[in-house]
Amino acid sequence: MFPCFRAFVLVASLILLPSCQIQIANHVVVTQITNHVVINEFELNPQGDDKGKEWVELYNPTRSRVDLGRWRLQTTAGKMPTTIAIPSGICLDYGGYYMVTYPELWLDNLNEMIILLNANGDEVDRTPVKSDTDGNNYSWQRVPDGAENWVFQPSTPDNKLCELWPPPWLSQILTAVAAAVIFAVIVWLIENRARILGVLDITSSRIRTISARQPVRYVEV
Ligand SMILES: [Ca+2]
Ligand SMILES: [Ca+2]
Ligand SMILES: [Ca+2]
Repeated sequence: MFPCFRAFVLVASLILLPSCQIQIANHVVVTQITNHVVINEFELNPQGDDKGKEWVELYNPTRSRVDLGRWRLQTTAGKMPTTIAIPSGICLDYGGYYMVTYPELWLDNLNEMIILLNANGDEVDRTPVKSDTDGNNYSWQRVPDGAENWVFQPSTPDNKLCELWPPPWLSQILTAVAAAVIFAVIVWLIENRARILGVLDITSSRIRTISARQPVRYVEV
C-alpha cells in the first residue's frame, strides 16, 4: 500500500472509528480507543505511605474538546469504595491529560477497579481489576496511551489541560472591571438624574414645537 494512502487510512480511522488497530514494538498489534476519554494510568501503591499520593490519570484520545466538570471516578475495592468528583472548569483537548488525586486513602492495593462516569452518571470507561504490591514508582497504564493494552511499568504522570480563553484569572479581572463600570454608571445616573431629566424635557418640548411647525401637505388624487 502506498505510504500516503496508509497515512490517510490511519487518520481517517482515528477520526471516524471508535477504535483502530495499531502496531507497536515486537510486531504486537493493539486496539487504540478513539471515541471517548479513558482512564489511562493509575497508581495504587506509591512508595511509602499511600495517603494523598495515589492518583489516576485521564486521557482524551478523541478529536473533540471534552468538559470533565462534574464527572466522577468510582473505586470498587475495599470496605469503603470511594467516589471522587472532578471540579467544574476542567477540560481536555485532543491528547490532553488530567491527574486526579485525593488527600486521603482511596485506591486499594489489591483487586482494585476504577470506573469513570460522566456528568449524567453514564459509564464512560472502566479499568480491569488490578493489584500493586510493589510500593514503588510502577503503575498500571495503557501502552501506548489510549490503547486497550495494560502494562505495569514505571509511571508517567501527565497533566495537560486545555487552554481556556480567556484564562480564569483574566475572566475574574474582566468580570470585576465590568461590575465596577456598571456600578459607576449607575452612581453617575443617580447623581445626574435631575440634569438628565431636564435635558429630556427640553428635547421633548423642542420636538413638539418642531412638529407643530410642520406645514400640512395635501395630495391630490
Ligand atoms: Ca493504595
Ligand atoms: Ca505504598
Ligand atoms: Ca501517563
